Amino acid sequence: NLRKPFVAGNWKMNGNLALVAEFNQKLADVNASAEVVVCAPSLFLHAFDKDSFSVGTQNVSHLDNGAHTGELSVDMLKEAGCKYAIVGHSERREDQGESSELVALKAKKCVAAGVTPIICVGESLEIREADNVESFVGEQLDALINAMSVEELSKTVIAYEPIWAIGTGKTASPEQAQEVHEFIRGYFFKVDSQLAQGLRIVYGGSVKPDNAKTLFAQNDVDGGLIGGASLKAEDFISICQAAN
Ligand code: G2H
Repeated sequence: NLRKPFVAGNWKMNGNLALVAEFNQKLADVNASAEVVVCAPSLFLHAFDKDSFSVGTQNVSHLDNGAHTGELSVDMLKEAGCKYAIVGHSERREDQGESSELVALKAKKCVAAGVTPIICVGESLEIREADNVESFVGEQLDALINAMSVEELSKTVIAYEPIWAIGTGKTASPEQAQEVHEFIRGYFFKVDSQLAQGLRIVYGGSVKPDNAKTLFAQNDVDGGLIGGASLKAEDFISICQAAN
């Protein structure tokens, strides 16, 4: 496998400095072959030891520094030692109305600054039940492909997160995950075969220590984006170790 496994925690709007200290201590000797990232609330990122794992934000602006109250720029991320930024999480697409075009601009901005965007895509239950997963996810990917060059795309991580599996305890079965991951890789294959082969596509949605291994064992699943289970150091570590 030419793709290094990748596991990122997404704390969402949770955690505190005590949890940061616990992670610093417990993840200090995390023995994982995966690349390990913690995307915690931005205000806590300064307090992480960034030696044995990397940190990222959960969002970033597509704009340069300027009069944009409440936003964080890629330059600020860089200065704060963030190597990653989640963009286009379904919660932001829903709560903040982020479009696929805006998500693509954010991803492009990250790549230009040397920050790796973890770009989220995925369908709702309604879309799955109507059998429209491929056309829906395909449109989300089109926005990226239209906005970014092959080289830019190769510097991203794609996270497939079926919305119906997020925080619900309903995980996609390993077969369901593999099916969509294969579709996504195939979609990029039409753009550039090398890009598709090297691109890391990770799964998100109720990944837990007891289901991580079978999910990560699927051919086109290169790791995970972990929400709830990333708030407990032991659980997160065991998920990181399940990716190899
Ligand atoms: C999906 C995931 C992390 P959870 O949102 O991005 O969260 O693992 O809690 O379903």
